Formats: sequence, structure tokens, C-alpha cells
Amino acid sequence: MTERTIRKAAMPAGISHYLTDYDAGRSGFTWEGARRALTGDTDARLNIAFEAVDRNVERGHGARLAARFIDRSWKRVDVTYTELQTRCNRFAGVLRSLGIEHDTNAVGPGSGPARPGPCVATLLGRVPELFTVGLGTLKSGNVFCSLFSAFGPEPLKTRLELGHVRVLVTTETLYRRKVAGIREMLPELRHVLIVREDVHTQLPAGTLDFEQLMRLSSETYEAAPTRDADVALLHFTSGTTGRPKGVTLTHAAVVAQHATSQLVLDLHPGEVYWCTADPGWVTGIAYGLIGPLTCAATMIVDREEFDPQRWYQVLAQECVNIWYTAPTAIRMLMKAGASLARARRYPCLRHMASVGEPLNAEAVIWGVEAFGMPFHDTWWQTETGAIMIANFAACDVPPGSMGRAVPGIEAQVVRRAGGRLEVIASPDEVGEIALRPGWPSMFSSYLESPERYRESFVDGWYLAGDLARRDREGYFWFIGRSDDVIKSAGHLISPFEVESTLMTHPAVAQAAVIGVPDPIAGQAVKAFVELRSGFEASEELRRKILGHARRLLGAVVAPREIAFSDSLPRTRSGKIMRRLLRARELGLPEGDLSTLEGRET
Ligand code: 6R9
Repeated sequence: MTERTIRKAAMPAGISHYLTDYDAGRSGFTWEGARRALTGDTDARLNIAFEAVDRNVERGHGARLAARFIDRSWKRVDVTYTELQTRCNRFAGVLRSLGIEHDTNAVGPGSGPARPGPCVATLLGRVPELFTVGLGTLKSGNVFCSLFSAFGPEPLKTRLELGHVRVLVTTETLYRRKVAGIREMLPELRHVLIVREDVHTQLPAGTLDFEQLMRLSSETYEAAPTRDADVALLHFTSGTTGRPKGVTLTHAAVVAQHATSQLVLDLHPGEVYWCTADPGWVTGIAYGLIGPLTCAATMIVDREEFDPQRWYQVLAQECVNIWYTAPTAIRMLMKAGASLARARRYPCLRHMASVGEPLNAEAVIWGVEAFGMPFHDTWWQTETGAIMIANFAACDVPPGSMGRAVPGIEAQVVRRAGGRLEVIASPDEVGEIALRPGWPSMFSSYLESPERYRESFVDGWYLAGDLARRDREGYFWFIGRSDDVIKSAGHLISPFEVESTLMTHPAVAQAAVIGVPDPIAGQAVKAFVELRSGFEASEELRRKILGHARRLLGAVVAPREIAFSDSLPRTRSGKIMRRLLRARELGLPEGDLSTLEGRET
């Protein structure tokens, strides 16, 4: 705690928080109890889509708005829980008609989990079809993967290959721009379904009309008899080396996503909730789709990109109660000034939370200035499948802290000592964040990398790869990553993936990519490039290489800056030392790399 700790807010009339007393909330919590509270039974079957949609219809919430989609001209498309159910059933039927179905014969030996079913991916923005396809796929027992629509063809190809994706749902524009050119290299991709933007144009060759298939499909579909350990979701995340990591989550993840939507986001039935995350990343699915629906909330989905005026309008006009956003967006709002925020009133707004990158203390305090309440930081990862550490609505908020472990989660700061781990007992000492396995949304594998998966666990703990300290009261304070992965504007970027793409340019001999501090995005991608002999460094060449990277990777992942270097620093074995480049960039003494992480945040 610090002098600046923001004392817990008074409860709004008529609402009682899900977690009122932290210690009591923790000690009274079990995951079995959470599963029972969600499903109301102890049935061995568990299906995410059933819990998110059908269960609400069963409980009489069918006429309630599940989601409201808002477009550029503020046209709203409202979808009730019953309508969502019908759309999901139709899409599950479409998959059946295409021969993409959950194969119950694939159930592993004994009571072991089924082998993952075929993968259905989306390459879509925030559109109603994403809900239909995501939940329809889960209902049919197949595996759902939402791909980031700003990716260029190169990262898409890698992910479609790695995920053995059989069906892809996308728009005509995205297909022509990003998929058509790589389609031939993807023999496993059997069907591409197009969500049409214009009904008059001819569909690209080799694709099917999404809506037409939906119309021909039945309105009813019985949820596949999936069980807790069956794979449901595939998310891609970035590592320091090698290909992206395919993280699988099981149907049991819904238990943790539901429990944390209540305990952390404090989401009550019927409340209006806005998650600003892109569906191409884990937050956009766990808390932009599944968790809030299991709470019978109404989701606001703004189809447009960030714009301060527009965001304030969404908050005010749509009467948002709970808002889950990210530090980069908050910093951009701060830049636009608190007076812009205060130009409107937000009588419905009662809880604000943040995730994805370090949330600086100033941003938390700015929340009070602009909205009369702090942003509540939350920490988790694709691999954890749900929020693990958080500031709770009914608890004090020390600005700059990520909060405390969620009920049901044992989180510690540890240090490696040989092959063992040592829990750091003394407060405020820096170590790695470690979580005790056993929570339902913990990832079940890294696709096709059992070794990488095993290596994530040491001595009975899952190691998150983040450095932090824990204070006397149990609050965690983020220090930095323990690896070279870059987090820019909330997007996790693998330096390796960017380096590999840069090296496909004929002028590039070697590339090293690091994150450099950026006041808004947290980190920006910077590349150091060594040229092949025969090429001269020039402004024109720099622009060409940048263009090449943007075209293949997409603007979000591509470097913002390229510096030419005569020789990149290497270890004796020839590995490029990104850490040394970071030290130079930060003006740190090169010998003193131990303090690097702290400076990076
Ligand atoms: C949900 C999500 C995970 C990594 C994580 C950490 C960083 C997430 C944070 C945070 C500081 C927070 N991160 N939340 N850093 N404060 N509150 O973002 O998942 O894309 O897998 O990223 O993001 O480094 O390890 P993912």
C-alpha cells in the first residue's frame, strides 16, 4: 500500500459486490463450488456455448439483449439471447453440413480428454458474425480460434498452418487482401466462408456464402456432449524464439471466466458492459464474448476504432455500467484531456478495469479525476485463460499495483534455485510470478510443443515469465518481462517473428528486434538491420524494408523504426544479443543488464 491508496468506493445503491471482503471471499471459495454456481448441477458435460447462451434462455433471459453492435453512423444491431441461440444453432448446423463435426469416437483412452476436434477460425473485426461463429463452433464441439484481423498474410499463414484450420470465416475484403495469396499453401483449409459486405459482388473463387449456408441450416441444434477437459479454444501467443505458441483452453475455462467476470468485473445480470479489446486476442474472447454472456449481461460492441469523443459517447449514451479497457487507450484518453471526459456525464458507470500492459499510477488516479473512480488493474495471460491477479471493486486500490490473487488462485513471487523454486517470503523482493496449477482455465497444451508446455512448469508451479514484487499486504507490482517478448499497445509481439520476416527482404542479412519505451503504446517495435554486401544503407532502402515488413506482417506488428547496423552484437555462439541492444537504447551501462527489466516498464 502507498500513501496514494484510493480507498474503496461506497457501494452504489441496489448493488452488492460479488466480493465484499477479500479474505472471506478467498477462504470460502472452491472451484467445484464455482462450477456448481454456474451450471446449477454436477453433470459431467460442460459446454462453453451452452453456458453462455442456452443456459440464459433456459433461465428466462431469452428476450434480454445479449449484445448491441454499433457501427460508424451509430446504427445499432441488437441481438437477444434467443436470437443468438438460433444463430449459433444454425452455424453449428452449417459445420455439420460441411462434415466438420465433433467426433465422439475421438475420445481418448479411459476417461482421458478427447483429442481436439477440427479447428474453425475467424478473421473478423467486431461483428455479430464473430459471436455466431465462435459460439456455434463451441456448441458443435469443434475448436474455435479467433485470428487478429490486422495481421498480414505471413502471421496468418503460420497460424492457419499451426492450428490445422479447416474452416475460415472472413470478409471479402480481408480474404482478397490477406488470404487469397496464401490459400494454395494451406491444403488443410477446406472451406472459406465469406461474410458479404456487398450482396451484389461476385464471391471470390473457392469460397462459400456464409449467410446463404446459414439460411439453409436448421434453427435447432443440441449442444455437443463435451466435457471439462475437451479442448474448446485455440489462441496464439508469442514467445521469444520459434513459431507462435498455440495455446489450448478447455471447456472448463468457462468456469473461471464466469467466476472472474463476477468477482473481478463485478458483472451482474442485465448490466451493460463494454470490453474494448479486439476479438483477435484472448481478452476479446474470454471477456468480450464468453464471461459476460455467462453473467446474462448486455454487451456493447463498438465496431469502430479508438476515438476519444466516440468512446465518451459510447459510455454515456449506451449507459455503460462496467468498462474493461487497456492502458494504451487510457493513456490516449489522458492525452486528449480530462475536460473532454468531463464534458459528459456517466451516471450508469460504476466500475472500470484495465488489462494487458502495465497500468501506471497516474492513469489510475486520472480515472478518479475524469470519472470519479479509479481504473482497477487486472493481470493475466493467454495461458492462464482468466484473470489471476486483480484490484477488486470493493477493495482499496494502491495506484500502480496489479492487485491481489483472485479467490481460487495461489500466486507467488519466486526465484529459481537450481532445478527448484523458492517462494520469496520477504515483501518487495523482485522475482518471477508463479501460479499453482489447478484452476479450470489453465491452458491444456502448447499445440504440438509438449516440451515447451512441460518447461512452463517447474517444481509444481506454472511460471508466467513476468517479473514482479509482492508487498506486505499481498498486492503485486509489475516489474517487467523475463524474456524478450514485446508488448506494444496491448499486442504481444514475438521479436523472432518480426526478425524472420525482415530477413525475407533481399537486402537484409540479419535482424534484431526489440521493444523500446513509448509514452502511449508502452513499447514500440524497433528493428536493427545488418545489410547484405552489395547494399548501401539509405533512406530509400529503409522505406522499402519498412514497406515490405508492413505488407507481410500488418502495421501493428511491423517495426515502427529501422536502424542500420554494421554488425549486431552477438554471443560467442553467434546468437544476437537483444538485451544488449536494449541496454544501449536505454542508455544503460552495457555491463549492468540486471536492472533492465525495471527500466522497461
Ligand atoms: C490478457 C493478456 C500477457 C502478458 C503478461 C504481461 C502483460 C498483462 C498486465 C500485464 C502489466 C498488467 N500483462 N496484464 N503487464 N500489468 N495488468 O494480455 O494476455 O496477450 O497473453 O499477454 O501481458 O507481460 O505476461 P496476453
